[in-house]
Amino acid sequence: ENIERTLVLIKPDGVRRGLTGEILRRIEAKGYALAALTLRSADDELLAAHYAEHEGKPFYAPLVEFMKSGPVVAAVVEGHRVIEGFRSLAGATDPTGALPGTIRGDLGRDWGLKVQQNLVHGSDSPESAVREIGLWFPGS
Ligand code: DAT
Ligand code: MG
Repeated sequence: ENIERTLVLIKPDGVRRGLTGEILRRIEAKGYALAALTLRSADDELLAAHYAEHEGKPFYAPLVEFMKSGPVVAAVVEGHRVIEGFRSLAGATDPTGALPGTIRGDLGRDWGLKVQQNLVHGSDSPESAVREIGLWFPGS
């Protein structure tokens, strides 16, 4: 009945600001389940694969540098239509435009910062979810 898995990342800004618990709380409060959870530092190889679709874009290099600036929480989150549902919880990419009630809308900052510092990543399709879960949780 449409139980999916998605890859969620709490980016270095979220971990640094102590928002890991708050973000996981929102995921669990929605009724989604944590199927895997880890804290790790990402290297160039992992990030190049993860963000392959953005290679060549002007924000690619700063995005990768930012993602290496501290540890990241990676989670496999499971639930009914969770791929779409987590992106809805996360809100729009730009924290300024993200609606209140969303993770990025309530907690995201962009004053003096960059759009890339938007707290979370969520897979955008079933194909992306399978690919990204394989990258962050090899052997899962
Ligand atoms: P999302 O994370 O909402 O799926 P995306 O896949 O289009 O967004 O982009 C990946 C990340 O790259 C995003 O979380 C933040 C950064 N980014 C996207 N567009 C950007 C832009 N115009 N300027 C700076 N960073 C950007
Ligand atoms: Mg994306």
